[in-house]
Amino acid sequence: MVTMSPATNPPPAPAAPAKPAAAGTAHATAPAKAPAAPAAAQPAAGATAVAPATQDKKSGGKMADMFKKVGSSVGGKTKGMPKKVQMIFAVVILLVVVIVIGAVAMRGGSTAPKKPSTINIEDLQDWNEDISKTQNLAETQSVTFNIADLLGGGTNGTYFIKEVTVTLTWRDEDDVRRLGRMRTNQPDEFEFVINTTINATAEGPATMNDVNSKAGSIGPITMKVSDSGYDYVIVGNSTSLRLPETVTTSDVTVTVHLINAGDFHASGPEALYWNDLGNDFTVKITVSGKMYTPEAKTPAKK
Ligand SMILES: [Ca+2]
Ligand SMILES: [Ca+2]
Repeated sequence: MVTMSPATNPPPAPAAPAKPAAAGTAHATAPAKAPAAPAAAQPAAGATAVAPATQDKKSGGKMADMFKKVGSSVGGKTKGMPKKVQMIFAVVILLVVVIVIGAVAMRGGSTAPKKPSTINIEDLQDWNEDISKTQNLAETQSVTFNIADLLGGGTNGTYFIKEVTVTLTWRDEDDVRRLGRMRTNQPDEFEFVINTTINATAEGPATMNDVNSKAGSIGPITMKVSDSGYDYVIVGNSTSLRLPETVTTSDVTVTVHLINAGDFHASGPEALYWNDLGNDFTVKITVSGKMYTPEAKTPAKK
């Protein structure tokens, strides 16, 4: 303490009579004692800092007494009311908060998007879509098409499928001449099934193509969703729709099976024959029902 230079260490000042009990008194006291003290000066030593602190306590006590006096003089016969008033005040504030919250909640409820009433499917626009797929199947193999995938997952709208109609066509390869003899391409045999995960299905029966024209076809065969007890299978987003109980979700698939590919045979005895490995086919799938789009949910009836 003794060696401290006044230049770098300003005189200990009670400039920050830290947290006095009564601020008013503290402010009054501090400048009086050390008016030139820099604001940043910390009480360097306990000794100098203690004095004002003690004074503050004293003056704080005086302030408290003053408040008490004021309280009693103002109160008079209402002595002890401040607590009751405080309680009443608290209850009133609580009520106001509850009322405000309630009002906000009610307003929020009324501005929230209303859940639509149950959609009337029959009022929706009729819809049907033709999908055609051509590909090759090896003998005994099968391939499955998922209708929802073929419809793009319903990205263009929400589909209510009522029926799926399938026609399968193919043409077997032409006869060939081998080793000086005509080898007749024996018929290929296809079948298909339209399936759902509800109780609705339809089968395209096993059928062979014509041995002369080579043309083969099965169908049209129709799967009706109503066989399941439901009216429609929905494909696409339906989260914003309230649906009737006659609508359900289900996989709808078409599986094409090449049962057998008849080989190339000569008429009469033969030492050799040529294998038919498989065949191309074209499946035409017509999906029909209703379609919902947010823009045109209530189209003009024709
Ligand atoms: Ca064949
Ligand atoms: Ca074939």
